[in-house]
Amino acid sequence: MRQSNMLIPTLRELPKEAELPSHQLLLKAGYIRKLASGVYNFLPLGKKVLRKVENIVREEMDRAGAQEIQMPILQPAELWQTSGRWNTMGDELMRLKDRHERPFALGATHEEVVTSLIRDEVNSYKKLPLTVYQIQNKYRDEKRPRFGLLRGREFLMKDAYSFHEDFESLDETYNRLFEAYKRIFERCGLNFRAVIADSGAMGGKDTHEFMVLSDVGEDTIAYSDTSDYAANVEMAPVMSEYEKPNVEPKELKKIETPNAKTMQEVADYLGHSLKEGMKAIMFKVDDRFVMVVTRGDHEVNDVKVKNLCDAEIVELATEHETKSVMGAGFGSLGPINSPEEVEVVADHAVKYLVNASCGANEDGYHYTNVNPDRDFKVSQYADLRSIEEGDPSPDGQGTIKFAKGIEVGHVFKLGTLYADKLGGSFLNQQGKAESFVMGCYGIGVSRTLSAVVEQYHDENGLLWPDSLTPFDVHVINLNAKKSEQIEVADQVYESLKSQNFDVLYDDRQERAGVKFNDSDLIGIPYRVTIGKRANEGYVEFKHRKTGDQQDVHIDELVRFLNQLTK
Ligand code: 9G3
Repeated sequence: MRQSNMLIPTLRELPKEAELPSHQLLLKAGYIRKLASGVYNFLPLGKKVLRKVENIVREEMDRAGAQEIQMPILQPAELWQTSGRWNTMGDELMRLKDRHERPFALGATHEEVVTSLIRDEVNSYKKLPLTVYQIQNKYRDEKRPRFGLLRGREFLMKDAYSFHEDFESLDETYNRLFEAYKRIFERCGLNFRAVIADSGAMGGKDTHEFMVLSDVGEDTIAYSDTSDYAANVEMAPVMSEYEKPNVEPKELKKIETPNAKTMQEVADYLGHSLKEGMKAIMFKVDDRFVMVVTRGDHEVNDVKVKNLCDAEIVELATEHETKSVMGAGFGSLGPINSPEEVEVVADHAVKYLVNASCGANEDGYHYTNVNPDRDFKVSQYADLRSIEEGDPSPDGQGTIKFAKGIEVGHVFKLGTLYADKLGGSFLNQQGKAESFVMGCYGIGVSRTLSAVVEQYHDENGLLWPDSLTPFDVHVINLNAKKSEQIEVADQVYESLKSQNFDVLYDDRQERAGVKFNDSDLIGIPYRVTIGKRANEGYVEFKHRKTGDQQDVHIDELVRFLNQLTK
């Protein structure tokens, strides 16, 4: 393609509203342009790369036996009312009315649509298992769209749904698609981890997220430094062994701790470390109050609290609620003489404390020399704290390290949840009607493109892996005024095209500096420059990533490039 004809509006400056490299560079290099908050145009270069990501996803999904379909983005509200999500999904679900005032949702996801589709078309076990997928825009009215394509309100998603007679069949498909996801992200050149995740509102049991390691990621991954164990930090079980210090329990004392509010202030006032104190956090669990006690230096893990209480809703009690139930505020809570109606649970580490401190359930007062079992009882001890760096890896191999990750994929074992709600059933081998067992599998296609940029860029601009580059090679004619040089450059361009290279040919009337800056910014991995030695039949080849340059004779160029890219 001749660059003089191509819409590539590169910018001289970094756009100020963009903070992350991927957001900045995709704008600066003329790949995307914002239409509204979280809503983007893909310009020609951006669309070419987006299509390459899509095609990798499509190839691997087809190879895994999934069948591509296309479902409507316009979804009748009735479906969401039947599944109950019309009311539970708040403002994030974008809604509109048609000319007859009928309510619709803009597709945020397609569990309801796909279940209603397959319900009406498949009614025998003979047609199962079946996996369908689509690659289509999704709409979610994020409260704070930001970071360009990483968190948009309209974004391209591949969403797949599988239908099964039973969980054994679901496991087979889940594992096969899990492997397909690994191939997809490997082919995109990404450094990623598949992490054990929490199914959140989707219910079901197993679920994994595919996380691209990046400092700008919003999720924290706990991973083993020696095995491939990795989990969302909120999911990783804590396997730490504790031992009781062999000191004599002392007499319980209640002391005044004026103005000591935070754990640290109390610890400082009492002259001991955080880990010799206890933290008591009040949760509202469905419609009752639960006090969770952890060691002072540990973080309570609300996903673990939720799973322990097997609750629908778990949220922190407000200060007001706490005061009314406990008679004291956040900084003075403890398990000693807590009100009957408040269940007290504690993390395993608390059991091994001796002569610790805790709030006295009276503002401005704490207990010291507190000893579990002697001074307070808990309804149960459980793993209720978040794992920390240095903790033993739950798989028994190595120790845990933390990393930030960008979620680019998420796979779920849904079970019969949606089939039950929407009447999705089939006749089993005994002729009895049963609900479909389902799985669902998502990839953020436009988010993956941004995640690649986060891992592939340098101070000069984008730096695409060969699998995703918008063009195979960038041919630059340095002097578009000298006719013999134009002749050589045109000949190079035509000969590479004739060998099926996808070539971006910079034939513009621009200074060399502008051409080189734009080329570095656009990020095509290989560059052929036609310059001074053109009349000797030599062109300069440059490897964008390494900066290596060498002169190559025109007659050698095709063979040289074939070695590199094919
Ligand atoms: C909504 C809105 C936002 C949502 C959802 C529904 C996330 C929603 C979870 C999923 C589960 C899987 C199929 C592909 C893989 C992920 N945000 N989720 O269901 F109405 Cl506004 O999307 N769906």
